[in-house]
Amino acid sequence: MKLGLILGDQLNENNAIFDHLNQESDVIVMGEVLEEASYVPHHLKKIILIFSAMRHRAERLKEQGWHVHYHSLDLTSSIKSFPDLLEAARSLGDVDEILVAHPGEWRVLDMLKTWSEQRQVPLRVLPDTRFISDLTSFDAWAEGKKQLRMEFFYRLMRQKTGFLMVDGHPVGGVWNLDAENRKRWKGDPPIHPIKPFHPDPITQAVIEQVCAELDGFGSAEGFDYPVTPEQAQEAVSDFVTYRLTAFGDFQDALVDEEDYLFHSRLSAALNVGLLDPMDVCQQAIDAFEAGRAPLNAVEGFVRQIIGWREFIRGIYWRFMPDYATRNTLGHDQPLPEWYWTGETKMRCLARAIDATARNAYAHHIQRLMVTGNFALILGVVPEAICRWYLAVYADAYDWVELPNTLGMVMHADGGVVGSKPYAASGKYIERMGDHCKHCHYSVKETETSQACPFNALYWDFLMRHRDKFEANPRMKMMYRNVDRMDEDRQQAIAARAQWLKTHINTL
Ligand code: FAD
Ligand code: DLZ
Repeated sequence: MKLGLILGDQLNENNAIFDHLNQESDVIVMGEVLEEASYVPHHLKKIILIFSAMRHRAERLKEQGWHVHYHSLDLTSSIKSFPDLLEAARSLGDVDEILVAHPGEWRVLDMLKTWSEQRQVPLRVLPDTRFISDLTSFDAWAEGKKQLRMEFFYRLMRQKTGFLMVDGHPVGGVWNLDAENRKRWKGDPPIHPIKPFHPDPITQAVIEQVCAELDGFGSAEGFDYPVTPEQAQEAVSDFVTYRLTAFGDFQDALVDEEDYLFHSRLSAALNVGLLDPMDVCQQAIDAFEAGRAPLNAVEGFVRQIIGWREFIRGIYWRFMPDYATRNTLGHDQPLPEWYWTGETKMRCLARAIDATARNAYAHHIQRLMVTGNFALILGVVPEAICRWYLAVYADAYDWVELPNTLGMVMHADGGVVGSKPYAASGKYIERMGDHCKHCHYSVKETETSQACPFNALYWDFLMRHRDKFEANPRMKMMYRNVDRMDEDRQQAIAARAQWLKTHINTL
């Protein structure tokens, strides 16, 4: 008999294990296990989403006639980890082989392989069909390149998928319309709210159990994520109908009172396999072709999925496991305590963390330019900020969180993901939104006690790391601005930055 192991984020109907299993003789194994639910303080909504989607998937498989060995969370049980789960499943019969789709985390792959070797039970790891590109193709593309840039990988993916292509050329004549996607949102067009999915009895039972038995970050209240493929499809239609049109224009905007703006909130469903990335992109492209959405929106959205999502995953598997411990900039500051509470007078950070705690979600610009940028210019230890991102978002798994945080945000990978750090002062946040109007600090000031902390930390970051970045052509202008300051000003900024670091938990 074979066991088919389905991990909590592998709920896709085309999971490769089904090509190799026999419905009569083989058994599907799924388990809610304490170790996975607690190795970081996951947001309660993330745990609820995973457990509920797993339970729905198990029910569906049973209806289809599969034998499913499902272990629900049970704190009194001796099954606390994936190895415990497999050990228990072995008692179901003579197990010849265990099949699993490639896990999304190096830690889990290593754990399963180690168990299989120790127990002498063959383990077959199959391709992960939640992605468009396989890892061998990514490696073939990456091999021999001095620099890996998303833009070139994206162009290859456009050709491979045929998305937004005509006669071998990009529709509209350019590959990337990002330059059009940086508008500030001033209230028009109105933002259509995210479609909520109210908990059914399965989800309700999960909510009650998770709240009673597990600890985690954030609030379970108002859980409204899609937990089945059908609901996830409704979420896609909702996005394509009501928000895609303005997605491009306001992709980089920050708005004090808006949690989602025109973003899709599809990442959590994509990452557990409730949605197929090709299908999601196709629906956006259909809207473009029918004249219901402009090219800058659709190209921008498709790029995020076939470009960034696939590129990030390729980077993860190419550079793990040593990638996780990189700290090229030698950063050593602890994560401010208020990342866990949102209790800071800096309005942009307070709003981003508050949204995160309520929704297990913050949009990309909050993650990159607010919580991420602040951790970068403060010089937080990469491991500490990575752990935070992995815990607090419903869509967070190591394969996607790590290269985004350690690479894109912290530049701790030495430039594998990005050619320059996304360091920015308060001026950027002021330009992109309205947080600064509501802030305790003054974005116009730098060295004073009232000054926006982003400002001194930004200049201090540039001055501290001059040797690494001043020759970078994309940062020349930043260093010209540093050089315009006289020595007294530079010293005052360094002193203010030092004061901010020593008083960080009071800001
Ligand atoms: P939209 O803005 O609507 O974008 C559409 C889709 O594109 C997303 O659903 C997502 O699947 C994909 N996408 C966009 N950008 C990226 C990217 N940089 N990497 C991978 N996929 C991308 N995304 C995660 O899915 N999980 C994470 O743990 C995660 N951690 C991040 C940490 C940091 C520090 C940063 C800067 C970004 C992170 N992202 C992560 C990427 C991105 O912020 C989220 O995918 C996005 O905010 C999810 O919201 P959305 O579905 O509304 O996205
Ligand atoms: C994130 C997570 C959580 C919270 N709980 C479970 C679980 O109980 N069972 C499970 O199969 N997976 C869970 N996951 C996802 C894993 O931590 C991990 O990210 C995936 O197994 C990687 O493919």
